[in-house]
Amino acid sequence: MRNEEETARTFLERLTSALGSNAKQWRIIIPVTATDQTAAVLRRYPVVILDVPPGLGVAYSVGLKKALEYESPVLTLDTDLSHVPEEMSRLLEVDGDLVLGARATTAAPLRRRLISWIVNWVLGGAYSDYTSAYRLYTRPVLEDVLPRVKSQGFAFLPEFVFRALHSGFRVTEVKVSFPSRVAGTSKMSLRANLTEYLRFLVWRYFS
Ligand SMILES: Nc1nc2c(ncn2[C@@H]2O[C@H](COP(=O)(O)OP(=O)(O)OP(=O)(O)O)[C@@H](O)[C@H]2O)c(=O)[nH]1
Ligand SMILES: [Mg+2]
Repeated sequence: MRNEEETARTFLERLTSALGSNAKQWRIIIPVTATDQTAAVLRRYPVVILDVPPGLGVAYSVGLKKALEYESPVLTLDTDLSHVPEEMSRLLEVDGDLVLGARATTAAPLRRRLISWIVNWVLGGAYSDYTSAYRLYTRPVLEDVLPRVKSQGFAFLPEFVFRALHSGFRVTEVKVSFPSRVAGTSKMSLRANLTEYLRFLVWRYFS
């Protein structure tokens, strides 16, 4: 969660209630990179807050490693309400070592649609959304793949899927909706992430 003070409260309320009807026990782990009031809002809730430096991949590496201290599976989702917490049962109900929530097409910014399109096209195969973060990770895939993922930015997401498939894990995909963020600003900068996407694509073809 990076500077999401406008949505943090609603997100947590909706997540907690969706978890209540879907899982017996759960723990909410939030890697936070913030210069706004996000952490202050989160401290009012029973959540594990991890202070992390900038980078979506950094946040996922630290957060998923922490999650391995508890029971698996591990459900991940964006915190700007673009991933609908009430749809988590769609991911929880299917089999697979890694379950991807494939997003419905929306009026997302062109740069993001372009990146997703290129990454999905390059990776090809049976899946339609390698860059979605709405996922269910099981312990075996986390233990095997997580220590090997190098991307520190948004390329963490497709790199993880690619490595999981390469190692023979069973990846499944279910459809989820994808409403646009209601408040706050995008943390997805093409400039900050381009090098990693390119490095990942070069690595995918030549290693
Ligand atoms: N801790 C942490 N979280 C991050 C970082 N970058 C992004 N996030 C979170 O990751 C999720 C996805 O980032 P977004 O900014 O929504 O990216 P996006 O969905 O491509 O962009 P929008 O269309 O504007 O929503 C959000 O919940 C962010 O708060 C980061 O550097 N650190
Ligand atoms: Mg978003």
